[in-house]
Amino acid sequence: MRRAATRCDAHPFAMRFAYDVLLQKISELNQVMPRTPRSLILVLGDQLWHGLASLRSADKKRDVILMVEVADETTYVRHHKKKIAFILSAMRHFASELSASGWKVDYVRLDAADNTGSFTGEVGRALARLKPERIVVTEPGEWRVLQMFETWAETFGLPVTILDDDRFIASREDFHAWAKDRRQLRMEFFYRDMRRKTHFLMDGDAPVGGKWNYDHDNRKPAANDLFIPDVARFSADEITRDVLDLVAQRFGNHIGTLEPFWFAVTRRDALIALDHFMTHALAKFGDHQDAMLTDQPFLYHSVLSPYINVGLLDPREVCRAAELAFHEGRSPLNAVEGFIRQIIGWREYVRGIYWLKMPDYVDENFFEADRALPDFYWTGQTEMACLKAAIGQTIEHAYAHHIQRLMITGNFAMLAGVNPREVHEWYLMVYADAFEWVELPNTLGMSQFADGGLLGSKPYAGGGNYINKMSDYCRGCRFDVKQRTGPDACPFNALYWHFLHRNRSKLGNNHRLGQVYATWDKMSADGRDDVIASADAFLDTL
Ligand code: FAD
Ligand code: DLZ
Ligand code: SF4
Repeated sequence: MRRAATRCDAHPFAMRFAYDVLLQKISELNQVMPRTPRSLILVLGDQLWHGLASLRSADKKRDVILMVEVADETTYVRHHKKKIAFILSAMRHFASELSASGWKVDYVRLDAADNTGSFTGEVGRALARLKPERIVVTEPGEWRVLQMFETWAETFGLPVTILDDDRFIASREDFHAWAKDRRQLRMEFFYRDMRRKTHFLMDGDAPVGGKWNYDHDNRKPAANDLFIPDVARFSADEITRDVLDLVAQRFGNHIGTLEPFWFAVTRRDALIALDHFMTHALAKFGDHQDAMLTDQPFLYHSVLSPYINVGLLDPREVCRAAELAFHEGRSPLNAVEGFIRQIIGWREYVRGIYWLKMPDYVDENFFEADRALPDFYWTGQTEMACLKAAIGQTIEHAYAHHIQRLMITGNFAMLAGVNPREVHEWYLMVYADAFEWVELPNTLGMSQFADGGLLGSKPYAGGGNYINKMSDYCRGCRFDVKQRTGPDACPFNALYWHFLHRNRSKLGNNHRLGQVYATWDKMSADGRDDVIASADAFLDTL
């Protein structure tokens, strides 16, 4: 049962704004530094952080901030309507905060008459308008955009300074140094280094509680009860309403529903969302991290990834808030360690992998999978209750939690042999938090095993049993999770064996799958034939 939506538009958090004031002071100090060339500072839609490296380097009196809404970014993949609205509204709010604090901001709207539709075109027009002496940017989150930036010095005949994005704890160089000469890039070891570096949950040189990782405590299913908190929801102000109209009019044929729109689009509201999570959900985050319920899209997850990824929240402050909840006895260690691990461990690690492996990474296809993405990924119209729920909530909220992405939509695509590039583009489109640096390694590496095992020692493949254990989906499904073959059998069951059988030449030597292949080999030849025929019949329907 769902509780009424929580409205959280009130009470500012004065303490936390003190941090913003500090950043403001740093940028004011820059005004008394020796004269640097007058700069054009391009701030991207996922760089909405007042302490951004390029803003810290800038001089409020002389430099101009450029922010541009451009068609290329909204359509290079056809992003979910809510994702576009979230980013454009957050950009507009950020620009007005910058102006209010004294910056000169040149803001180009998507519907501006001469908008060229690209970063390069808009920087070119701004250079003609503003005549700066150099261009300054913070490194972008995507290879494609970095390549673009690197052409600008030549195209425009001006110096271009690309600064490290120090919102991340590990720089690209740090990760390269860590990865160099290692045979295996295990997240767990990287994570321990990040714990030592940040001192989160450390007791001197040792982890608080004596263990680095409490994941084995974090695999409980959840019961659908009254006490599951709703996500923090915010009402749309005038700026957001304008953006919603624009998106409805211009991107009506993109996936997703626009209303209800409840994302935070300002730092102030993102801080409220952070506090809401810390107060209502973190304590149970660990226990039910892998659970799935049909009517509870958010469960005890934070839904903070869109805010962290665009810069409304800083990953360190999010971890500090969680650590405080532990020290004040409000949340247990398994929850807090698990949460912090996702941020300073997984989030930093996948970014490192992205920059280490691009540009070839996006083309990897270990299983040579070539099936088209099934149509129901766009509509949610399928009789498989698990996929219907995960895709349905994705269409509605531009959100699904990790296990839904990994073990429902991702697992199904891998078992069915969908081309990983199509899977990657779908994830990049549909989630409000999706930017290539984080989406690609998670999708192509972790969920599709398309890199042959860089991120995981075996594919995250599962049959109906796993889904049944961790969710309530199967209870409402027209398929029978206990049956392996036949028209009423849960399709995941036969697909699981079909996947292992058809990829045996690639997975047969994987020691973690030895037991699984032994089970397959123990089945009678007729039994195996039935499974393969059943999976083939199902695949023909896709
Ligand atoms: P919570 O469960 O509350 O976790 C807390 C925070 O930890 C998140 O906000 C996020 O910042 C971080 N985090 C957790 N897991 C990961 C992870 N594997 N990688 C990076 N950060 C993590 N995350 C994205 O931010 N953008 C993506 O485009 C994205 N694509 C994904 C695609 C697939 C196929 C899979 C399996 C995972 C993907 N993830 C992605 C990781 C993860 O699913 C989301 O970060 C998480 O679901 C966001 O919801 P939340 O804020 O409620 O997270
Ligand atoms: C995702 C996105 C969208 C939809 N629109 C814009 C935009 O109009 N202007 C902008 O600066 N950024 C946008 N973004 C985010 C960029 O795509 C993102 O900065 C790059 O992919 C690098 O991570
Ligand atoms: Fe999904 Fe199979 Fe369960 Fe249906 S029975 S919800 S298809 S796992």
